[in-house]
Amino acid sequence: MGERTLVVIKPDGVKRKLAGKIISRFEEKGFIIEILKSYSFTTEKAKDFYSAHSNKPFFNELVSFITSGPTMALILDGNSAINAVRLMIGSTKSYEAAPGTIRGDLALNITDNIIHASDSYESFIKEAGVIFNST
Ligand code: FUP
Repeated sequence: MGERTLVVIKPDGVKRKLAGKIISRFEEKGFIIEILKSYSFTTEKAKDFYSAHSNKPFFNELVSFITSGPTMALILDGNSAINAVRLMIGSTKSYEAAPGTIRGDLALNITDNIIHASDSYESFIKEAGVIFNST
């Protein structure tokens, strides 16, 4: 039992049928997939999920994008999962993400950058709560 983190394969990743490929990378790295669920964000849930960005100029675009189709939400378990998964996904701006990272290999844009992963323990608790404690 290591550390847990949350990953969301965004609507562009699901539409492009990259979910299997992305999940394989996490399995190959050695993570245990504790939960895997298809999840469609409502506008309300998206605003809550991205509340840290609510004052940013790209907030509306972000909410509209994440609600544009189904996502895949995963809880991964493994050593130093939060940091290790952030390294695997690469920079937010996919066109600057290093080759070998998920964004570096599979994406080119910013808003539609195919994947989200929690950047801290606090974010993990908040974000997992939004998705998995849905009423
Ligand atoms: P990341 O943690 O790498 O997903 O990036 P951030 O938390 O900084 O940003 C969250 C999301 O906001 C990104 F995935 C994409 C979107 N975003 C934009 O659309 N424009 C920006 O300039 C920055 C971020």
